[in-house]
Amino acid sequence: MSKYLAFDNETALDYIKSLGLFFSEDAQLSCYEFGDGNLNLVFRVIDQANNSIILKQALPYARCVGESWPLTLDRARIEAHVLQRHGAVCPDHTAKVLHHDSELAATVLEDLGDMAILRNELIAGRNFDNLGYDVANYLAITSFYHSDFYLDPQNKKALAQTFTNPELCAITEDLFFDDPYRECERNNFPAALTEQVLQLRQNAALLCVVARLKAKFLSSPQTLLHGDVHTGSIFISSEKTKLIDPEFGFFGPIGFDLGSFIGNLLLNYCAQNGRVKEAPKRRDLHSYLLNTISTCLQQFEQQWHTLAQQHGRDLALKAPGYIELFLQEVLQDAMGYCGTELVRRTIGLAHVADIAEIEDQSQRLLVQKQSLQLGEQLILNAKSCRTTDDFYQLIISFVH
Ligand code: SR1
Ligand code: MG
Repeated sequence: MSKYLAFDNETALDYIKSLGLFFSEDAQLSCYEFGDGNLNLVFRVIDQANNSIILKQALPYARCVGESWPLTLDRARIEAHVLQRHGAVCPDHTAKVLHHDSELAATVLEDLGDMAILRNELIAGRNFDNLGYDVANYLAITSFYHSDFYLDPQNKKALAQTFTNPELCAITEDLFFDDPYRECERNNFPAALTEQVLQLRQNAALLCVVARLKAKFLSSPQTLLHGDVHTGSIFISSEKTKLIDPEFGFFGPIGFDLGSFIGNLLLNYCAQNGRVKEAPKRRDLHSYLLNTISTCLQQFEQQWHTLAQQHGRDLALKAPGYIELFLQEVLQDAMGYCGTELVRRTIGLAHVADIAEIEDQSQRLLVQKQSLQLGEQLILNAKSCRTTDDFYQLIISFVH
């Protein structure tokens, strides 16, 4: 019989005490739930000296929808194990797992409460110089060390099996590549956007690229992805950047995570047009976001290239010119996935607070029109780019 039971504040506290791992026996502990994500419970347990840990537990359904959307508890195992594997190669940018119990779908994590969620910071117009560089390093290091360039093929296949994540992948497959491009009751957009949405759905060239991106997502086990690199999955401070929440992790195309991240920066870019009235302030925020994207693209490519040259173990894959060719395709994929992130966050089920919380309805509509159009253009033009500068120029040409 399964021992799973969803925690409340009291039982979460009892569980942490019963582990006897984190606090002294006579510690005066308190506990509260503060999760605001789409799927899980998140508790903070804290002692009288302000030492704290986080207890995260998966519910057997998607929290944002309720029990009518059942969801596997196995996502907690996937999340803890992705964090452990990514943490082993990139500890600086991965939240630390302190304990995991697969039956309870519960994970104890370091408390990153001294840092802030990147999405909220960007919405508030705050900047972090380290962001593009740090995320690029996290993505390059974790993806390289789980790729065919580094792992022995048999180990990699065995590992890919343990990270098979069909239910969570199905959510991404539906929300990224299907729902927005057809009539579906999960979609969510204002009536005033209908004409633009219908045009998008009639664009045969665009649908063909989306099909290619979906096919690649379905069957290209290039690396162990985080699977959900939006700005709500990143804790940031002026000194540190840490990734959390890889429950959508699986072996998939390397460009997916990079594209999701850049997509979320661009969603914030569009949102600032509806949020910030003062032109100079808006210009500063825009140029910060574009610089961050440029740094991220360049550092990702450079870091990956260096790792592949210096630590790549598959000799055939080190044939002259192949690393460059491989990275070019990864970046083309990334730009395509970036476009699908913009589209699905504008007209699909799961929106971003950057845009959804713009109070003025007409401003919000203008922003939604821009993010949808930008997404469409990035999908259509990604394959025409060769260098990181081409990708950057492509973005600039549609945001200016
Ligand atoms: C029902 S889950 C909706 C979205 O939230 C997650 O963070 C993923 O981005 C997913 O697509
Ligand atoms: Mg999440």
